[in-house]
Amino acid sequence: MFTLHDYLPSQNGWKARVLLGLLDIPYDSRIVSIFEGESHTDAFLELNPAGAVPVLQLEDGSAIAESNAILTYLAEGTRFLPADRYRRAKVMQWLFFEQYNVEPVIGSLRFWTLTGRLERNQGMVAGKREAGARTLAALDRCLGDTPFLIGNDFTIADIAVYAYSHRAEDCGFRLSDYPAFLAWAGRVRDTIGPGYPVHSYGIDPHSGG
Ligand SMILES: N[C@@H](CCC(=O)N[C@@H](CS)C(=O)NCC(=O)O)C(=O)O
Repeated sequence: MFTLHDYLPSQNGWKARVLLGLLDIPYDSRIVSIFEGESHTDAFLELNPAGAVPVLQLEDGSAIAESNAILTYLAEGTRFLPADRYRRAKVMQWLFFEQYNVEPVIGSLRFWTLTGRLERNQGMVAGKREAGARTLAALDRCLGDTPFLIGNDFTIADIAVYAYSHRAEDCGFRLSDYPAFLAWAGRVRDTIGPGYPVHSYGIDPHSGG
């Protein structure tokens, strides 16, 4: 059985949880207390030298880090990752976009906001806000004429991009300014279903949230 090394408030972990669930893949969940340093022990750094969750550990003990690499591994051969070369490259386009324009921008701002870290990161906040607005505008532009990021089919690109972007109001963005984005987020939410809650940082007394 797979093991998912996870931290419940992490939306990167959420991506993996969603796809494992949609694919009906049973797995063990191992919760890593990241604010107590559990992702920086020697044992954990063997799994992921970057010291971060999520990590998917396979039956033979080998490990895959980076949420979007985990999605790609799990989705291989399923309806969530097209085999066609062009469409597959388009999925990759959005996975890379997410790692540059969504997670370290909206994800970071949201993390700082919800865990009381805005003040100490003050020097970066204005830049992230501008970048986040550009990200949402880019998504809104793209999603005006397509139901999902890659046409009619829901793929891992939608899971990855949705994870942090749909929570952008947690850090002060107004999603009603982005109607096509909002309509897409509704379609993604309905496709994923109700079984994958977003966990508050408040469940972890060590998070500061
Ligand atoms: N790009 C990575 C980011 C992983 C990441 O930053 N994980 C956070 C939780 S959301 C973490 O484990 N942080 C602990 C640390 O960096 O010490 C991914 O997409 O998986």
